[in-house]
Amino acid sequence: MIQWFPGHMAKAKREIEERLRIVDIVFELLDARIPYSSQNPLINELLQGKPKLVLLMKTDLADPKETKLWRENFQREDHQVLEVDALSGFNRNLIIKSSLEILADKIERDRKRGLKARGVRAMIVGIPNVGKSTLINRLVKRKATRVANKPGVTRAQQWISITGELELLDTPGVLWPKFEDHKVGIHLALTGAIRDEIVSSHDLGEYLLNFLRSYYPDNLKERYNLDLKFSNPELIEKIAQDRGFMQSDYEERVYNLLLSEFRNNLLGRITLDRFNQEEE
Ligand SMILES: Nc1nc2c(ncn2[C@@H]2O[C@H](COP(=O)(O)OP(=O)(O)O)[C@@H](O)[C@H]2O)c(=O)[nH]1
Ligand SMILES: [Mg+2]
Repeated sequence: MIQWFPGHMAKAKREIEERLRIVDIVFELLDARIPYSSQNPLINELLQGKPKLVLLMKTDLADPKETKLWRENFQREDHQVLEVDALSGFNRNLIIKSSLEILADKIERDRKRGLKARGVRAMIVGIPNVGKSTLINRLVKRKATRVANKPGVTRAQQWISITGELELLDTPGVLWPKFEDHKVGIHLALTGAIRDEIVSSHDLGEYLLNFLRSYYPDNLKERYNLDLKFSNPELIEKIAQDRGFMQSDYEERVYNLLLSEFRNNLLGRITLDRFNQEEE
């Protein structure tokens, strides 16, 4: 996975700025589980007022109540925003329709000027693992781009026709995430946007246990058959016993279990960035 050094960020910024000149609209992908933490810190500076459509990705994994609060918040800020589940509930036409609506004035101006050579042009941007390649594949209706649980490789630029009216740049812009605050780092690591080594699995597991206890106690109780009146060390011991982890390092094994079950979506629909806390 990409390690973001200042030089990499400067290069990514330059490349995206160059490509922005040739697009009419940007699809800004955010992870619905971390709508605050998955925002690039310089996105508004980068876009300079370029029309954008915010796509809250992976809504199938996020808490629907929180997703609604976040969506309404973006809408209050005058952003066009759609909830996207790229895997099982994908609505391609809605994305096309919203893009054309956002650009309706431009399309009409071009038509009046007799310019009707091409469709409007869109580009996808977002942090690693947010679903850029998956979205391209779904919009294009064929397996054109490599989809991996890692950022994609850069290839020659090409326009893909989505409909006669909308074209998509085939290579998405990979944005760097925020680094300024510890909690953001933890949320990015839990959802797989940054590499694990940046925060230890002990700290991630401990955070996740406390987080679930506070916000999703029922998910925790149901999955591990726990009584939440007990302390964390007692809960950890109980999980370890149930799973047969009774060696000396069972705490680490339980934390790793929590992490892997969270990442494999076995703990239910969970939003890490709480709207009421993260809103600025
Ligand atoms: N559950 C779920 N998984 C998704 C969604 N979109 C993408 N993914 C998964 O997220 C991972 C990263 O997706 P990818 O498109 O490679 O992200 P990229 O790094 O931004 O190009 C893959 O395992 C995808 O299957 C979605 O809407 N829902
Ligand atoms: Mg990719």
